[in-house]
Amino acid sequence: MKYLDYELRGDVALIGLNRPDKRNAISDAFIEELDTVITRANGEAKAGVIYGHGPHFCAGLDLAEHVQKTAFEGVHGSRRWHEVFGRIERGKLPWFSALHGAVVGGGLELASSTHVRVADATAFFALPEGQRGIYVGGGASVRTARLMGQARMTDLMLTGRSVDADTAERWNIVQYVVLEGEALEKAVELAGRAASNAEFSNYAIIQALPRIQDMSADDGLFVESFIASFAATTPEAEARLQAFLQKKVGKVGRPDEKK
Ligand code: 1HE
Repeated sequence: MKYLDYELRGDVALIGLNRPDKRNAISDAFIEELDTVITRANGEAKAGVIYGHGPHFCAGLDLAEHVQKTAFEGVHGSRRWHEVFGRIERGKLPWFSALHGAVVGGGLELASSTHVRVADATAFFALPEGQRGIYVGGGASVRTARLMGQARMTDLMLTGRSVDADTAERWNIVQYVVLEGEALEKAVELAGRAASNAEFSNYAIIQALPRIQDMSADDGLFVESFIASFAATTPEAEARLQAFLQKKVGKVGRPDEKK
């Protein structure tokens, strides 16, 4: 692979965006490689982490490539991003992103398709599409808007401003902020924890929870009952519940307890 690297660490797949000279800008070939490594991760991992090599997580769309496209090619290109990012968001595995430096445009869209985002103190977030004369095409209208809310996204896009990691946490763009250089380690640790959950529970969390948000409250509660019952009657749930009752596994820790 030219733009990405891949490693399986225990049960956790690590995808590194590895085009640092172009700030990990996302070209068509880059998207195809991402699709390939997601397939590989689906076959052998229980959780995954996406991170960036070099000084930034990702500078978004490869602008040099974009200027050469017709309008129709642009639509297909955007739909392909949706397809591949959709395999992250609504795929088989829980995905964590480790963010540092620029997380902008399509880079923020990629991060928004992961389930848990960890930023280090150097991370900054922006949607500079308005300044470039384009519009988001990698899912931000849906995913990023749901994270931060329409008003904040409109502000980011109209003004072109960047927000820092602490603001991103307040705005619900990221769930963790850690010290400079520690995002990858933290994301791998969190992914390792998710990998130790029952596979069906993880699948329900990433597949059912977002779908239920799109339903009426009444429908959502109805669907929840079926998923809860299905999960609870799997042999794995049975074994895990017994292990707890027989005091073979740990209790829920207090927030300040280190694992
Ligand atoms: C790029 C790109 C890119 C850098 N496409 N080549 N994204 C943007 O509008 C962000 C544009 N990039 C930047 O604002 C800055 O590059 C960064 C803040 C991300 C990083 O700054 P810095 O000083 O570390 O790097 P640099 O010197 O600006 O860039 C290094 C090289 O990467 C340089 O190429 P070089 O040949 O002159 O060395 C840059 O041209 C190149 N580079 N970013 C192509 N994005 C599906 S729709 C999604 C829509 C979007 O994502 S719009 C947002 C696009």
